[in-house]
Amino acid sequence: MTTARRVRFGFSLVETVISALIVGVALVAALNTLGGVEAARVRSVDRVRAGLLADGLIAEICGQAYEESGTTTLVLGPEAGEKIGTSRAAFDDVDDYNGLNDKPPCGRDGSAMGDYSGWRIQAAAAWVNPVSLNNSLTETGYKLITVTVTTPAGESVSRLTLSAKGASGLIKIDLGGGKLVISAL
Ligand SMILES: [Ca+2]
Ligand SMILES: [Ca+2]
Repeated sequence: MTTARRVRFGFSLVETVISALIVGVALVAALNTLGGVEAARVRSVDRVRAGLLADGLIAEICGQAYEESGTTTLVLGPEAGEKIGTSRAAFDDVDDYNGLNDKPPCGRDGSAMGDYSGWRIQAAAAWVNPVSLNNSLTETGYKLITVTVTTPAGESVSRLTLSAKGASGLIKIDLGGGKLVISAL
């Protein structure tokens, strides 16, 4: 039998190296894709968690009075003695939450919420024009409360509520999906 007709079995070293490189590149691409899918899933779950966290604080705020009893509010925020560390136990009107900035988020008693390391929750209150919702430096009879939760990835989710002086309840403003939806609570 001549050399030219000899049958060759197996792969050469060069073929083996090239095959390994191709498999390696394909594996890295697959892992990158899986990593991207997992990161997107985590972000999606965190957005939902952020919304629920913001809804929880909005619900707490909605249980408060429009203003401090027996006094005229000149500065939005907690009254003297109401702000005790991160505790909100003494808060009794909706603008007491103005300036709240907890990282991680805390319960009403001031204790840090578990499983929220790296998260931040903030609240702001402002007098607003009831039609334009533009801020006002003086009392208008309406306060817009904004609660914003920021995830560890830096994404922010906000919820707003409008408190009206003398109203029996608050109005919830939902900006979900880019649409403004106003409903009575
Ligand atoms: Ca107060
Ligand atoms: Ca206050």
